[in-house]
Amino acid sequence: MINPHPDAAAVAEALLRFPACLIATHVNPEGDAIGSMLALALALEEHGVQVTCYDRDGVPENNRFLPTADRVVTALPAALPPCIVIVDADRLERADLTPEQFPDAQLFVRVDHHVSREPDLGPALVSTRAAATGELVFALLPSLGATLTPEIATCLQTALMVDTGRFSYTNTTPDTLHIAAELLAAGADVPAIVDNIWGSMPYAALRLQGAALSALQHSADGRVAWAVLRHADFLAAEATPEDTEGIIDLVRVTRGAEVALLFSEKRGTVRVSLRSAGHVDVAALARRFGGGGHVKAAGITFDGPLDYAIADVLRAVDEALTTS
Ligand SMILES: [Mn+2]
Repeated sequence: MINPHPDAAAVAEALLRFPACLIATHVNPEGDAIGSMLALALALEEHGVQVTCYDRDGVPENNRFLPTADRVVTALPAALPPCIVIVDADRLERADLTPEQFPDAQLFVRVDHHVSREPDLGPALVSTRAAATGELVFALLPSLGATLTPEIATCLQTALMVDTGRFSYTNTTPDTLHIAAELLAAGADVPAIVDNIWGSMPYAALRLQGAALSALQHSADGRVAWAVLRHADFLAAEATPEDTEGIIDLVRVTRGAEVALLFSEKRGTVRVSLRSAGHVDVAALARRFGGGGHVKAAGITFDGPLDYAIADVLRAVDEALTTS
Protein backbone atom coordinates (compact mmCIF):
# COMPACT_ATOMS: atom_id res chain seq x y z
CA MET A 1 0.00 0.00 0.00
CA ILE A 2 2.68 2.50 1.04
CA ASN A 3 5.93 2.06 -0.86
CA PRO A 4 8.95 1.70 1.42
CA HIS A 5 11.38 4.57 0.98
CA PRO A 6 14.66 3.32 -0.55
CA ASP A 7 16.79 5.27 1.97
CA ALA A 8 14.87 4.07 5.02
CA ALA A 9 16.80 0.81 5.48
CA ALA A 10 20.22 2.50 5.21
CA VAL A 11 19.26 5.25 7.64
CA ALA A 12 17.77 2.79 10.15
CA GLU A 13 20.81 0.53 9.94
CA ALA A 14 23.15 3.52 10.55
CA LEU A 15 21.09 4.73 13.52
CA LEU A 16 21.07 1.31 15.21
CA ARG A 17 24.87 1.07 15.11
CA PHE A 18 25.13 3.56 18.00
CA PRO A 19 24.10 3.04 21.63
CA ALA A 20 23.20 6.71 22.10
CA CYS A 21 22.06 9.61 19.96
CA LEU A 22 20.95 13.22 20.14
CA ILE A 23 17.89 14.26 18.12
CA ALA A 24 17.50 17.97 17.44
CA THR A 25 14.86 19.95 15.61
CA HIS A 26 14.39 23.51 14.37
CA VAL A 27 13.91 26.63 16.50
CA ASN A 28 10.30 27.73 17.14
CA PRO A 29 9.16 24.12 16.74
CA GLU A 30 5.59 23.00 15.97
CA GLY A 31 3.79 19.68 15.87
CA ASP A 32 5.74 18.12 13.01
CA ALA A 33 9.10 18.98 14.56
CA ILE A 34 8.24 17.85 18.09
CA GLY A 35 6.02 14.91 17.05
CA SER A 36 8.64 13.52 14.63
CA MET A 37 11.44 13.94 17.17
CA LEU A 38 9.56 12.20 19.98
CA ALA A 39 8.30 9.37 17.74
CA LEU A 40 11.82 8.64 16.50
CA ALA A 41 13.13 8.73 20.07
CA LEU A 42 10.45 6.27 21.25
CA ALA A 43 11.19 3.93 18.31
CA LEU A 44 14.95 3.93 18.99
CA GLU A 45 14.37 3.36 22.70
CA GLU A 46 12.57 0.12 21.87
CA HIS A 47 16.09 -1.09 20.97
CA GLY A 48 17.68 0.29 24.12
CA VAL A 49 19.25 3.30 22.37
CA GLN A 50 19.76 6.19 24.81
CA VAL A 51 18.15 9.23 23.23
CA THR A 52 18.43 12.90 24.11
CA CYS A 53 15.88 15.23 22.49
CA TYR A 54 16.97 18.84 22.04
CA ASP A 55 15.26 22.01 20.92
CA ARG A 56 16.63 25.47 21.62
CA ASP A 57 13.15 26.85 22.30
CA GLY A 58 11.65 23.83 24.04
CA VAL A 59 8.20 22.34 23.51
CA PRO A 60 5.43 24.87 22.84
CA GLU A 61 2.56 24.84 25.34
CA ASN A 62 0.10 23.23 22.90
CA ASN A 63 2.47 20.29 22.24
CA ARG A 64 3.15 19.45 25.88
CA PHE A 65 0.46 16.76 25.89
CA LEU A 66 2.58 14.61 23.57
CA PRO A 67 3.94 11.42 25.14
CA THR A 68 7.35 12.08 26.77
CA ALA A 69 7.32 15.77 25.71
CA ASP A 70 8.81 16.71 29.09
CA ARG A 71 12.06 14.98 28.14
CA VAL A 72 13.00 17.70 25.58
CA VAL A 73 15.98 19.71 26.80
CA THR A 74 16.87 23.28 25.79
CA ALA A 75 20.59 22.97 26.57
CA LEU A 76 23.02 20.47 25.08
CA PRO A 77 24.15 17.80 27.53
CA ALA A 78 27.77 17.91 28.74
CA ALA A 79 28.51 14.45 27.33
CA LEU A 80 27.53 14.40 23.66
CA PRO A 81 26.56 11.10 22.01
CA PRO A 82 28.34 9.85 18.86
CA CYS A 83 25.24 10.07 16.67
CA ILE A 84 23.50 13.37 15.88
CA VAL A 85 20.10 13.40 14.15
CA ILE A 86 18.31 16.46 12.77
CA VAL A 87 14.58 16.15 12.02
CA ASP A 88 12.24 18.49 10.11
CA ALA A 89 15.14 20.78 9.16
CA ASP A 90 17.60 20.78 6.28
CA ARG A 91 20.67 21.48 8.40
CA LEU A 92 21.86 21.86 11.99
CA GLU A 93 21.89 25.66 11.71
CA ARG A 94 18.07 25.60 11.64
CA ALA A 95 18.29 24.25 15.17
CA ASP A 96 20.75 27.02 16.07
CA LEU A 97 23.54 24.41 16.12
CA THR A 98 26.68 23.88 14.02
CA PRO A 99 28.55 20.67 13.14
CA GLU A 100 31.59 22.16 14.91
CA GLN A 101 29.73 21.80 18.21
CA PHE A 102 30.01 18.01 17.76
CA PRO A 103 33.71 17.38 17.10
CA ASP A 104 33.49 13.77 18.28
CA ALA A 105 30.36 12.86 16.32
CA GLN A 106 30.73 9.72 14.23
CA LEU A 107 27.44 10.03 12.37
CA PHE A 108 25.09 12.82 11.28
CA VAL A 109 21.62 11.78 10.11
CA ARG A 110 18.83 13.89 8.64
CA VAL A 111 15.12 13.02 8.40
CA ASP A 112 13.26 15.82 6.68
CA HIS A 113 10.88 17.03 3.97
CA HIS A 114 12.43 20.43 3.22
CA VAL A 115 14.44 21.41 0.15
CA SER A 116 18.13 21.65 1.05
CA ARG A 117 20.80 23.68 -0.72
CA GLU A 118 23.80 22.02 0.91
CA PRO A 119 24.95 18.41 0.82
CA ASP A 120 24.02 16.30 3.84
CA LEU A 121 26.64 15.41 6.45
CA GLY A 122 25.62 11.76 6.48
CA PRO A 123 22.79 9.37 5.62
CA ALA A 124 19.50 11.13 5.00
CA LEU A 125 15.87 10.15 4.63
CA VAL A 126 14.48 13.11 2.73
CA SER A 127 11.46 13.51 0.52
CA THR A 128 9.99 16.88 -0.41
CA ARG A 129 6.83 14.98 -1.46
CA ALA A 130 6.18 14.01 2.15
CA ALA A 131 3.57 16.31 3.64
CA ALA A 132 5.26 16.06 7.02
CA THR A 133 8.53 14.76 8.41
CA GLY A 134 6.25 12.47 10.41
CA GLU A 135 5.55 10.50 7.20
CA LEU A 136 9.28 9.77 6.90
CA VAL A 137 9.64 8.73 10.53
CA PHE A 138 6.70 6.41 9.88
CA ALA A 139 8.58 4.99 6.87
CA LEU A 140 11.58 4.27 9.13
CA LEU A 141 9.64 2.20 11.67
CA PRO A 142 9.70 -1.17 9.82
CA SER A 143 13.44 -0.86 9.13
CA LEU A 144 14.01 0.04 12.76
CA GLY A 145 12.00 -3.02 13.73
CA ALA A 146 9.94 -0.75 15.96
CA THR A 147 6.42 -1.46 17.15
CA LEU A 148 3.92 1.25 16.27
CA THR A 149 2.71 1.94 19.81
CA PRO A 150 -0.23 4.28 20.60
CA GLU A 151 2.35 6.81 21.90
CA ILE A 152 4.33 6.82 18.65
CA ALA A 153 1.05 6.94 16.68
CA THR A 154 -0.12 10.04 18.59
CA CYS A 155 3.21 11.81 17.98
CA LEU A 156 3.15 11.04 14.25
CA GLN A 157 -0.54 11.84 13.79
CA THR A 158 0.16 15.25 15.35
CA ALA A 159 2.99 15.76 12.87
CA LEU A 160 0.74 14.91 9.92
CA MET A 161 -2.25 16.92 11.09
CA VAL A 162 -0.25 20.07 11.84
CA ASP A 163 1.69 20.17 8.59
CA THR A 164 -1.37 19.42 6.44
CA GLY A 165 -3.75 21.77 8.27
CA ARG A 166 -5.74 18.73 9.38
CA PHE A 167 -5.43 17.16 5.91
CA SER A 168 -6.73 20.24 4.10
CA TYR A 169 -3.62 21.70 2.41
CA THR A 170 -2.58 20.69 -1.11
CA ASN A 171 0.45 18.80 0.27
CA THR A 172 -1.93 16.06 1.51
CA THR A 173 -1.44 12.94 -0.64
CA PRO A 174 -3.10 9.51 -0.72
CA ASP A 175 0.02 8.28 1.17
CA THR A 176 -0.62 10.85 3.90
CA LEU A 177 -4.14 9.51 4.40
CA HIS A 178 -3.05 5.86 4.26
CA ILE A 179 -0.47 6.59 6.96
CA ALA A 180 -3.03 8.53 9.01
CA ALA A 181 -5.38 5.53 8.82
CA GLU A 182 -2.65 3.22 10.12
CA LEU A 183 -1.83 5.65 12.92
CA LEU A 184 -5.49 5.83 13.89
CA ALA A 185 -5.72 2.02 13.88
CA ALA A 186 -2.62 1.90 16.10
CA GLY A 187 -4.31 4.06 18.71
CA ALA A 188 -3.41 7.67 17.88
CA ASP A 189 -5.35 9.90 20.29
CA VAL A 190 -6.92 12.27 17.76
CA PRO A 191 -9.36 13.94 20.22
CA ALA A 192 -6.40 14.87 22.46
CA ILE A 193 -4.50 16.25 19.45
CA VAL A 194 -7.45 18.38 18.32
CA ASP A 195 -8.23 19.60 21.87
CA ASN A 196 -4.68 20.62 22.61
CA ILE A 197 -3.64 22.12 19.30
CA TRP A 198 -6.85 23.63 17.89
CA GLY A 199 -9.30 23.57 20.76
CA SER A 200 -7.46 25.80 23.16
CA MET A 201 -5.99 29.28 22.90
CA PRO A 202 -4.54 31.65 25.50
CA TYR A 203 -7.11 34.15 26.78
CA ALA A 204 -4.91 37.10 25.76
CA ALA A 205 -4.56 35.80 22.20
CA LEU A 206 -8.33 35.43 21.85
CA ARG A 207 -8.91 38.96 23.17
CA LEU A 208 -6.36 40.26 20.68
CA GLN A 209 -8.16 38.40 17.89
CA GLY A 210 -11.35 40.13 18.95
CA ALA A 211 -9.66 43.54 18.84
CA ALA A 212 -8.29 42.84 15.36
CA LEU A 213 -11.63 41.62 13.98
CA SER A 214 -13.66 44.46 15.49
CA ALA A 215 -11.33 46.87 13.66
CA LEU A 216 -11.48 44.93 10.37
CA GLN A 217 -11.73 47.18 7.31
CA HIS A 218 -11.99 46.67 3.58
CA SER A 219 -11.55 48.76 0.46
CA ALA A 220 -14.58 50.18 -1.38
CA ASP A 221 -14.44 47.34 -3.93
CA GLY A 222 -13.78 44.71 -1.24
CA ARG A 223 -10.58 43.47 -2.87
CA VAL A 224 -8.39 44.50 0.08
CA ALA A 225 -9.10 43.63 3.71
CA TRP A 226 -6.97 44.70 6.64
CA ALA A 227 -6.84 44.88 10.40
CA VAL A 228 -4.76 47.09 12.64
CA LEU A 229 -3.46 46.25 16.11
CA ARG A 230 -2.21 49.29 17.98
CA HIS A 231 0.01 49.30 21.02
CA ALA A 232 -3.08 50.08 23.12
CA ASP A 233 -4.78 46.91 21.84
CA PHE A 234 -1.87 44.79 23.08
CA LEU A 235 -2.03 46.54 26.46
CA ALA A 236 -5.81 46.13 26.76
CA ALA A 237 -5.63 42.40 25.91
CA GLU A 238 -2.46 41.91 27.98
CA ALA A 239 -1.14 40.25 24.83
CA THR A 240 2.37 39.81 23.46
CA PRO A 241 3.54 39.99 19.82
CA GLU A 242 3.43 36.15 19.70
CA ASP A 243 -0.33 36.34 20.28
CA THR A 244 -0.82 37.79 16.76
CA GLU A 245 -0.16 34.32 15.29
CA GLY A 246 -3.07 33.16 13.17
CA ILE A 247 -4.86 36.54 13.04
CA ILE A 248 -3.82 37.20 9.44
CA ASP A 249 -5.55 33.92 8.51
CA LEU A 250 -8.82 35.31 9.86
CA VAL A 251 -8.42 38.52 7.85
CA ARG A 252 -7.59 36.43 4.79
CA VAL A 253 -10.94 34.63 4.78
CA THR A 254 -12.85 37.88 4.17
CA ARG A 255 -14.99 37.04 1.13
CA GLY A 256 -13.85 38.83 -2.02
CA ALA A 257 -10.50 39.92 -0.56
CA GLU A 258 -7.62 39.39 -2.96
CA VAL A 259 -5.08 40.87 -0.57
CA ALA A 260 -5.25 40.66 3.22
CA LEU A 261 -3.06 42.62 5.61
CA LEU A 262 -2.43 42.81 9.32
CA PHE A 263 -0.63 45.86 10.69
CA SER A 264 0.64 45.46 14.23
CA GLU A 265 2.49 48.00 16.28
CA LYS A 266 5.09 46.75 18.69
CA ARG A 267 7.79 48.62 20.56
CA GLY A 268 8.31 51.41 18.03
CA THR A 269 8.18 49.19 14.95
CA VAL A 270 5.31 48.14 12.72
CA ARG A 271 4.97 44.59 11.48
CA VAL A 272 2.91 44.05 8.33
CA SER A 273 1.74 40.56 7.35
CA LEU A 274 0.47 40.21 3.78
CA ARG A 275 -1.49 37.42 2.15
CA SER A 276 -2.58 37.13 -1.47
CA ALA A 277 -5.32 35.01 -2.98
CA GLY A 278 -3.13 34.69 -6.07
CA HIS A 279 -3.32 37.71 -8.39
CA VAL A 280 -0.90 39.95 -6.55
CA ASP A 281 2.69 38.90 -5.79
CA VAL A 282 2.93 40.12 -2.19
CA ALA A 283 6.61 39.11 -1.96
CA ALA A 284 7.45 41.60 -4.73
CA LEU A 285 5.33 44.20 -2.99
CA ALA A 286 7.03 43.55 0.36
CA ARG A 287 10.48 43.82 -1.20
CA ARG A 288 9.73 47.43 -2.21
CA PHE A 289 9.57 48.18 1.53
CA GLY A 290 12.58 46.08 2.51
CA GLY A 291 10.49 43.00 3.40
CA GLY A 292 10.18 39.63 1.71
CA GLY A 293 8.50 36.24 1.66
CA HIS A 294 6.57 34.10 -0.78
CA VAL A 295 4.20 35.05 -3.62
CA LYS A 296 1.14 34.42 -1.44
CA ALA A 297 2.54 35.23 2.02
CA ALA A 298 4.99 37.97 2.91
CA GLY A 299 5.99 40.37 5.66
CA ILE A 300 7.46 43.84 6.17
CA THR A 301 8.91 45.56 9.23
CA PHE A 302 8.76 49.38 9.39
CA ASP A 303 10.56 51.68 11.80
CA GLY A 304 8.25 54.65 11.23
CA PRO A 305 4.81 55.54 12.60
CA LEU A 306 1.93 53.09 12.16
CA ASP A 307 -0.32 55.46 10.19
CA TYR A 308 2.37 56.14 7.58
CA ALA A 309 2.99 52.42 7.17
CA ILE A 310 -0.73 51.78 6.66
CA ALA A 311 -1.06 54.58 4.08
CA ASP A 312 2.08 53.59 2.14
CA VAL A 313 1.36 49.87 1.99
CA LEU A 314 -2.34 50.26 1.13
CA ARG A 315 -1.40 52.64 -1.70
CA ALA A 316 1.11 50.07 -3.03
CA VAL A 317 -1.50 47.28 -2.80
CA ASP A 318 -4.00 49.44 -4.68
CA GLU A 319 -1.44 50.06 -7.47
CA ALA A 320 -0.58 46.36 -7.64
CA LEU A 321 -4.27 45.45 -7.99
CA THR A 322 -4.81 48.01 -10.76
CA THR A 323 -1.88 46.65 -12.77
CA SER A 324 -2.49 42.92 -12.15
MN1 LIG B 1 7.46 19.81 8.74
